[in-house]
Formats: sequence, C-alpha cells, structure tokens
Amino acid sequence: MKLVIGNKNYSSWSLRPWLLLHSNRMDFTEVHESLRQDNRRNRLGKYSGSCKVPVLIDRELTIWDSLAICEYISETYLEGKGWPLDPSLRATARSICAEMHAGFNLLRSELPMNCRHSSELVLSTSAIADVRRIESIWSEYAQKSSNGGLYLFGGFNIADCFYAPVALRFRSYGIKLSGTAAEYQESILAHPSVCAWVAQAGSESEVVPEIEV
Ligand SMILES: N[C@@H](CCC(=O)N[C@@H](CS)C(=O)NCC(=O)O)C(=O)O
Repeated sequence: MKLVIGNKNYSSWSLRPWLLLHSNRMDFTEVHESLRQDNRRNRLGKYSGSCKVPVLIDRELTIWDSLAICEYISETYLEGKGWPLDPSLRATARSICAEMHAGFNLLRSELPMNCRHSSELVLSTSAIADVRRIESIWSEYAQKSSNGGLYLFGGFNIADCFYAPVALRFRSYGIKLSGTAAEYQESILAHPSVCAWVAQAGSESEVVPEIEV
C-alpha cells in the first residue's frame, strides 16, 4: 500500500491518513511530492485526476481524498475501529470531520500548516470565530483515554487525525486556548505519531514561499 503525500511541513490534508496508518502501525510506503508550484498539476496528476495529495494506492485501487482514504483504511484494515464503536458517537465524530473537511476556510488561509514556523499572528474576526468553534468542539468531545491522553471520544481515531493539523497550526501561530481544549491540544502534540511527523517535517529543507505567511 502506498500513500502519496505532500511536504510534511505544509501538507495538512496528507497528515490525516498518514496519522491513521502510522498510529495503527500499518505497513505502508510513503511517496513524497513537493507542493511547490512549478509543474505541480503534472507532478500530482500522475497519481489522480484531482492533482491533489494525499492519494492512497492499494493494489488496483486509487483513492484521492483524505476522508475517503480514512474510511477505506478503517473498513478494510481496522474492522471499523478508525471510528468510535458507539453509533451515536460515530455519527457525531463523522459530523465534526465533515465540518473540518468542508469548512474553516478562513482559518486555513490565514493559518496555513507550517510545522517549522513559530510566531504570533493577528487574525481576522471571522478566523477568530473559526478558532472559537474548534475550541468548543474540543471542549465538548475530548475525553480521557485509557492511556491517559485526551482524545476526541476517548480514543485516538479519525476525528483526532482530522483535528491534529489544527493543533499544529495553533501552536505555530501562538493561538491560545483554555481548559479542556488546551489540554486536548497538548495531548495531540504529544502523541507519538504527531511527534514523528513533526520531526520529519523539521528535517525537510524545502521552503515553499507561497505557503509561508
Ligand atoms: N479534498 C482533498 C483536498 C486535498 C488538498 O487540497 N491537498 C492539497 C495539499 S495539502 C493539494 O494537493 N494542493 C495542491 C493544489 O491545490 O494544487 C482531500 O481531502 O484529500
């Protein structure tokens, strides 16, 4: 199984399925493609007509969307355990992933993922509203897991994979949270798979100027 991803420093969408695979110790090969602009559509178009990453290639099957990839991994390899087992919690987890998948556009553009970056930023009022919404999701659904970490619905699952890039964005740009949301962010930043990604992002040397704030 191959996962095609962008630069670890910048590619928030790539991080989601990578985390699900890595945290479940699955055997997969990474294929790295740069997000720099020159020739990007041709380079990424080799894997899927969407010309975007991530792309999962499993034998004859190609999947080109982070949510579809996570669903596939959960169903095919994890006996559905990528999601909470309780149907109500699973529906809620899917709702918050859909909210992240389809929204928070201002937050994305004002706070692009950049694991190596560290400086404070002044946000627009609408981006602050996005931050507050995420803070309320984390406060409402983060729960202690059996290993002591605080994860969404109590176990590291697809919802955490979807919100981990935001935890990194908030750290890079000095966005302050409080209470359970702050504890949740700390837990995500301390997760071994998130730490492994960040370490690998730190050893990449490529700078993509158009993604830097
Ligand atoms: N819906 C897609 C979006 C993926 C996406 O936007 N990926 C970005 C990289 S983080 C990309 O490939 N950008 C290249 C481009 O837009 O040319 C998913 O969930 O996988």
